[in-house]
Amino acid sequence: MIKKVNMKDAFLEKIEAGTITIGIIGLGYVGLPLAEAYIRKNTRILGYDINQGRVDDLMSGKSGMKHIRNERVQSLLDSGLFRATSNSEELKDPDAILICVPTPLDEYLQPDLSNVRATCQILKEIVRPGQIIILESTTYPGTTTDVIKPILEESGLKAGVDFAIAYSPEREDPGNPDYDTSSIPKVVGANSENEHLMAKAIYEIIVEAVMVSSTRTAEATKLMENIFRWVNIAMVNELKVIFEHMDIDVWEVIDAAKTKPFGFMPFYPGPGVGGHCIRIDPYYLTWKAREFGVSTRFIELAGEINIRMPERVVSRLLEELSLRYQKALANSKILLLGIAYKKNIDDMRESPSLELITRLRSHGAQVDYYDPYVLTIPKNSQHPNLAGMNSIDWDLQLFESYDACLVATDHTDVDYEAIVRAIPLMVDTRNVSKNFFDKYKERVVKA
Ligand code: SAJ
Repeated sequence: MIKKVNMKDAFLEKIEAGTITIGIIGLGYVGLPLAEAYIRKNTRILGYDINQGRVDDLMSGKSGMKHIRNERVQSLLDSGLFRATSNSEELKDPDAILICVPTPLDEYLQPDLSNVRATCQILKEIVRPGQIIILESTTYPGTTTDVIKPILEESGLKAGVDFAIAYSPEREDPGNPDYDTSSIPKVVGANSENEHLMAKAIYEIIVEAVMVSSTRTAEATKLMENIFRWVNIAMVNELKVIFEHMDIDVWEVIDAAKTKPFGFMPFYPGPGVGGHCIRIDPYYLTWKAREFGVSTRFIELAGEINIRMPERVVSRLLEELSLRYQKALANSKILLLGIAYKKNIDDMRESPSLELITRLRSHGAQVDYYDPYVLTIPKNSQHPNLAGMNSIDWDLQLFESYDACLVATDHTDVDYEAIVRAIPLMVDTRNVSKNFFDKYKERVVKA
């Protein structure tokens, strides 16, 4: 009688033997660093992307992302352990499949799982006994069990018995010099003993795995991490407005508060919240919470505050231009400094800067921008009419032709003091003027 080896034992034996292979679906800012971390541990990776162009780029050593140099992709290829494909048939080979596809919001600020669902439709055709399939994309609690599991079981195989599923949120922070995929502990959730052991084993090849009791717990963990940022950013944005009325510099207050060695974490006001994580994730929870009839007023209030920041900043510019120079925004020339959603990166997804341009133009201002990291505004769904707009060059003489500038992103290597000498009004939403504010206080407004 041949003893039926259960899927967990067979899987763990392959891990032990170092013969495990992994498929990574979605080769973007999450999938590619993940592939790199596994290849550093001599694990064979099959990268899958629906976009053949993306596959061709990768197979010719091009990353397509500014924060990942092409040399890093070339070394993946040189290892002989990495291949990218757009042929989904090949996904039946890997023992583990990690799904790293975007989970955006739709136009009603509701979760858009279309990429996840489309991926599961592909996987249900190829899923085989013994595989583990793990979602990494940020999503609401219940996605793995209520969306992924049913689609994969249309294959006729049973999750937890024939194949395994688990959830482990990505924690990539593009461009972060201090942490990379292998040094950021990975939260991992599964719903049975075998699936826990398989998921833990696959991640421990590259990183410390933090096991939690279920996929829902792991899904909730990621949302808590990013909602924590969302509400704290809203808090400082509100405090900024309050302290402005009291003629108190909120930046000085935060710098003083952060000297408290415990129980405080600094967040800073800004012109709004951009990015494809913090700006999006809270709405995955508020949407799901409605199903349970529980209030999410605190999270939604934070959203109201954060979403209104661009409007507040433009009103402040309008007031100062009028009070100090008796100028209206209409027909004035405004230079927006910074399109990227945060400093020192070229990513402008969901950046509040696009709304700032649109609002300034609606007041009749002529708006240009300068951002050494974003030379052209790419196609985007929020402000499609701005696609193709180019950054002006660094030219102090040209800067003198502007009535005001608005600092929206605080890139480290931009000389803001040189700019304030050229442009008579600087509205500074990022405290870039902290070292020259007193010297030019008649020209600088913190907003
Ligand atoms: N922001 C503020 N004030 C702050 C912090 C951020 O206005 O105090 C704004 C930023 O300007 C930006 C937006 O919020 O427009 C988001 O900023 P972020 O620093 O949260 O950067 P993200 O969106 O790249 O968040 C990522 C997250 N990583 C993942 O979700 C995997 C987050 O968990 C990280 O903590 C964060 O990077 C980070 O620390 O840089």
